[in-house]
Amino acid sequence: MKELRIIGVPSDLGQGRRGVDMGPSAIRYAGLDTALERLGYQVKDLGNINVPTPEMHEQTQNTKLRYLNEVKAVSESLCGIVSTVVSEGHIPLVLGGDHSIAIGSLAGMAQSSTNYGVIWFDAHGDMNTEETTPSGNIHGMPLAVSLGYGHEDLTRIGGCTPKVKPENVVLVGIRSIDEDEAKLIAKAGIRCYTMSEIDRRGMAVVMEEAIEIASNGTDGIHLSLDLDSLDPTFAPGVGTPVNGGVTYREGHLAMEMLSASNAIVSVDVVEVNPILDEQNRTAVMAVELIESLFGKTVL
Ligand code: NNH
Ligand code: MN
Ligand code: MN
Ligand code: MN
Repeated sequence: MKELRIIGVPSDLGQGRRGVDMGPSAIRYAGLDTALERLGYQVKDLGNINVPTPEMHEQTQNTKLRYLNEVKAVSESLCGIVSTVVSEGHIPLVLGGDHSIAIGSLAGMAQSSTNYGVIWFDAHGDMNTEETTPSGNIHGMPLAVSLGYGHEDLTRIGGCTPKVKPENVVLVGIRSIDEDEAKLIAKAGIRCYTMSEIDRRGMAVVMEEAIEIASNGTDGIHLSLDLDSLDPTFAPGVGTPVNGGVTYREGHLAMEMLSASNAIVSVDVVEVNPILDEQNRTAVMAVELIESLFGKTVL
């Protein structure tokens, strides 16, 4: 059986609200490793990678992108660790931190020999670039970067670009897209399942299609799970909550279907912010979703 490797990335550099750097601790505190061991996995926690705090560094000049140099450095270290874990035959489970960390995960996956697709579970598209970003926050850009759009310091991490083929990329749970971001989603040609499509067609049909798209011609699927994909009722501890999200059961159904597909090769779990949370509920939700993703069933 494949083994899991937990990698913490305590970064809040990709967005404006403090506290998401404590996400890895909150998720560990919610019982991640014992939950996975109960499911029969061998789990090794590799600890946290070194991330500068915002106070340590000057804002990068000559760019709208906040903490560009620091995000680049963090992405490069994560890239190295993820590619090592995958080449050793294990599954990286990367705990954010904000979603900018996915730049490093996907770069690491692209360096390994695995040909993979991506399911991006999020309220947002994360398809902004320096030109389209309303905030300058890099956590709104990691999918664009991985598809080869955006600042070269980021798209070049790990060597090759793009990190994944657009025909194997799917967005699920989407309900907040910036105007010019929508244009890039259309131009890139990635499939985007909005909440209204999930309402109309149901999560089961959507996930069947999403798994087919992400696994078609690939060796597996990378799941990038932004906890703000869920409705804030179930995951209040996130920096940019958006109403009308994925329900508790829709979230679990999606994870259960991914588990049944046997296609998961790597995972990010991001945007858990314990300062904004209510008694660690969002981290507990994250652990429960990970359990379903790794095979927890009722019977
Ligand atoms: N689209 C906005 C931006 O780029 C918000 C992104 N926020 C996220 N993404 N949490 O998942 O700034
Ligand atoms: Mn243990
Ligand atoms: Mn995101
Ligand atoms: Mn989001």
